Amino acid sequence: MSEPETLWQIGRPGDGSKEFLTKGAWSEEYDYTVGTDADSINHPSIPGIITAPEARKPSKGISTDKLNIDFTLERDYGQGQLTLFYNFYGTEEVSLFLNGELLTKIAGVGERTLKENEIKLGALAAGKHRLSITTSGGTNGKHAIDYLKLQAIVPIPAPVPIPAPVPIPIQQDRKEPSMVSNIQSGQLQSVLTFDGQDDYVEIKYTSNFDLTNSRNSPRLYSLGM
Ligand SMILES: [Ca+2]
Repeated sequence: MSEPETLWQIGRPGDGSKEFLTKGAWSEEYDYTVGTDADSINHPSIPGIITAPEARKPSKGISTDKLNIDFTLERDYGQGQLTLFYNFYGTEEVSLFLNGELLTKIAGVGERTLKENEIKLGALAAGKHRLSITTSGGTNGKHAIDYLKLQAIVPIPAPVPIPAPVPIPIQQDRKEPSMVSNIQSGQLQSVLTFDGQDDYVEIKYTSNFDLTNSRNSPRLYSLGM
């Protein structure tokens, strides 16, 4: 497996939702595009409060009923390769939507109590996507964002096995029949010669091969005695 890669992060873990926008007013929907902030971790341009549609809206400060986060994936991701981290405070039930489809609902655990969540996403194609967050119920009818992050883990492809070297047959040079084989194919004849001065044996070889071929011509070998 490869190291997890953070594709984007909004806010930072801990420290409540202090890093988010505070000034402003309530809106029914708030659209945010990933990549437009200089520092989305420490100073995200997002309201940190999400309100329930049925609840009374805060009289002061920025908040919204529905937060839309638009982001672009540079490549395709398979099932489970993307993980959404979404931590929040509050007793409300949070609903997360991806491209308009309900992803999951998460119940909060208490006022000012952090609820940490890791949500595995299904396969997502390269291109534009929209994450939407709403809330409902709860004590105050609003919840506070701690931070969110989209993380990718893509397995490293298994290395392609290097094939074992295939022995290359050694091409034997074709050789002409050697003299030995010629001799074996021929006829050896020994002639004893006594001339009173030097006694020697004359060995005469006669080839069976075509005598017009010079290499197969009769050869004469002599051994002194
Ligand atoms: Ca935080």
